[in-house]
Amino acid sequence: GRIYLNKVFHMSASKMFELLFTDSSFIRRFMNVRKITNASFNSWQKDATGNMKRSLNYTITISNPLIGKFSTATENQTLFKGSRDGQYYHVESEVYTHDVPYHDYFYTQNRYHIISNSKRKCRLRVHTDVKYKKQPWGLVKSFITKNSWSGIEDYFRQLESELLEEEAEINQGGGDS
Ligand code: YK8
Repeated sequence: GRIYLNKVFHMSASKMFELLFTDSSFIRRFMNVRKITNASFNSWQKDATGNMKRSLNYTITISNPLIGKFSTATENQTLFKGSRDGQYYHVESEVYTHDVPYHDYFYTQNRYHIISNSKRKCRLRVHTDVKYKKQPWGLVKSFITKNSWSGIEDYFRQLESELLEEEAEINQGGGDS
């Protein structure tokens, strides 16, 4: 896999969790910017093993001319029970794009770690893997991988810059922060 984001932000870990993993106005705005539409969020629910789970459905807009312009997608998120509110959050998300070519071959796994550094600082690290449900022909596999990485890289680059803007807003006039 690859690490697309690994950065300390001047906000608390719980604030970062709230921005990314609740139905926040930040994530709503970010989805708008990314032209992710028809988003529906289910709320976090505890499963039998003690982890928390929720799922999201949305439609993504694709800029790649080789592929259709839109695809529906499902994102299943797990908040692991080892997470400690305000201290440490580990969320694993699996993203399935239903309407792209070869969609039945692959999905994307994103692992988010939010680690508190201090009261007003946290580190956000995102590790991504393209996973295969069945093995495609070699050329197809490299095609999928290449197209996935470029889309994912773009997404997290923009997420980082939007988070930096949010950080500035949170801290403006914040005095000693
Ligand atoms: C989530 C990974 C692959 C997919 C896309 C598929 C191309 C298919 C290649 C064919 C369009 C929000 C991506 C980028 C769509 C967007 C997904 C997002 C950014 C020709 C073989 C959606 C994070 C996320 C994970 C995976 C991304 C898809 O929160 O290239």
